[in-house]
Amino acid sequence: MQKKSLKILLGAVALMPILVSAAVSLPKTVKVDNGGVETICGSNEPEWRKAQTIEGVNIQESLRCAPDNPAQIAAEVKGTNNISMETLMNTYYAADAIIKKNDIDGDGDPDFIIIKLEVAELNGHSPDFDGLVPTFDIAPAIQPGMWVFAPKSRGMATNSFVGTDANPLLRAPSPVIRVEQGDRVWIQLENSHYFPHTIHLHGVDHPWVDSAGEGNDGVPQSSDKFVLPGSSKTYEIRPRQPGSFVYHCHVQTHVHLAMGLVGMFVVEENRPNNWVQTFNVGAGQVRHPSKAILEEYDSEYDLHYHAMDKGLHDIIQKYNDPRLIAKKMNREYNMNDSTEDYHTLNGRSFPYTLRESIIVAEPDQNIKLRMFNSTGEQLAMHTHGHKATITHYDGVEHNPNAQIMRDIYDLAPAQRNDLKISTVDDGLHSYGQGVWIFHDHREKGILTDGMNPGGNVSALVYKKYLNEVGLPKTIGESIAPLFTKKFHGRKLPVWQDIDAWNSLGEIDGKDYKAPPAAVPAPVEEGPKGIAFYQDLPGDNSISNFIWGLIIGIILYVLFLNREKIMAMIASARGEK
Ligand SMILES: [Cu+2]
Repeated sequence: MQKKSLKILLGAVALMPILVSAAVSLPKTVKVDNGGVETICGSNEPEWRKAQTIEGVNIQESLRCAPDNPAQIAAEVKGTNNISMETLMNTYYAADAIIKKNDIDGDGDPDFIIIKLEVAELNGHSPDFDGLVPTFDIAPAIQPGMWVFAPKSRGMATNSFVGTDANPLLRAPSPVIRVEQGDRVWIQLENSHYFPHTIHLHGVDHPWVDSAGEGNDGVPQSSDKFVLPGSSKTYEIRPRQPGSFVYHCHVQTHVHLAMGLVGMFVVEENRPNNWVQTFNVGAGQVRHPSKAILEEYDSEYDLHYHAMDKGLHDIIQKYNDPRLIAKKMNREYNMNDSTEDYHTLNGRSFPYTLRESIIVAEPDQNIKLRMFNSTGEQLAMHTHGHKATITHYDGVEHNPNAQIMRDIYDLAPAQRNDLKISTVDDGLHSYGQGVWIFHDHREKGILTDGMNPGGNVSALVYKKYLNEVGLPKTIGESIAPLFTKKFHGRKLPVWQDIDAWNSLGEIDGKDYKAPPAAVPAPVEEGPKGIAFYQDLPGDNSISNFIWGLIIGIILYVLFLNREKIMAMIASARGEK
């Protein structure tokens, strides 16, 4: 009986591995082809990166991989009415996109500014085409449907006849608008979209009614009528106070703002001969900072944070009839149940943020950052290696004696914080030169559709850590695999080729192909300067084994003859 139960027990133990493996059923480990890596920095306009003067406009150097077009900046500063046809033709602007005239106060700069805005759909559906058009990728193959305010452009919505990429003026975020304190500004909204929209000037000093007694606050329920598809409306502004403000659509605001109809509106302090850059398309570095900014700062950056819920942004990709879109978006979609999936900085997510939204620094500089949160949640922006001073909240200067330094900047929805970053290496303002990332410290902010790395991560990069194509000279793992559609399509295993990644180090502009077949093992050296250890003859595992064997045999022989040895010792003592 006992023998039988022992047999059963042994049989069960023998079967255990088979039973366990059948229950877990582990998948095979297979190597996944990454499908090819995009050109990490495709900038073919090295001339655009240099400091230069066009049409008398001084344009600062921009060392990033994808710099703004200097001709475009000249048009933004002088106005499309004050530049040569040649310069205008080097941009996508319509001839009447930015009109600047009338030096009303006689201080050498124009004070009557007329800006034309249209409404563009990005990554939307077309009945004539299977794909999305015009396309704007926030990361490789990530194309959420969006609406943006766009400067009035000429020609096609796409870059060329052969591709679907949007022309450079049609992009997220809606452009930063910059005017001078006291300017008489007209914003003419030409509604080129299939839904009604308006412009509300959030925080900007503007009268509730315009000079004709019409509504001027952009809120249909209190003052304005809808600006219907195909019609236009002029908003009149004469801001008395400088600061960082906002403009956004106020029709079905919860979804129209989230779709992207929101941008920064900056009022610069009044100075003589102060031609300000009317648009900063794509936000980021301001390559022609105002006179007042240059009195205190070396450079200036607009940082616009936005987030998107797939459930909302997919609607315009699934439906093409405005009635169906209105029903799905305004009657069926419930924002209370929403989750933000895409977290962007200046319209892009990591790693594309590295092309356009890095901050370039040199030691002992002051850099002005204007941060704006158009997401639906509180942000916790964080700078590595630096503590910045918050100088302004919502466009109002904080008492200079009470200004505080932080390394986390909490930004409520629609809030603006102006920061002063000092790059003085004193262990407080800056910890020294390097590639210092800055990002949202909420974990979800560093995700793209739930995957890391992604989200609104960018970097503050000191000039000596920038390579010749404008990418940070990183010394960590290669980020090349993140520039693949497979990664963002959740098809690339998170740890595949990690040894190869670690061996690659700095990212460069060259195409990244397959990782090397084998990674050379690091050569390990013994501690230097310890002669005793290093000089031991035959210091390897085989000799250790032989020596151990010999010593073991000697000890064993001694043990076997222990009685004889003890007797020998005793007799030796007796002789004494
Ligand atoms: Cu709208």
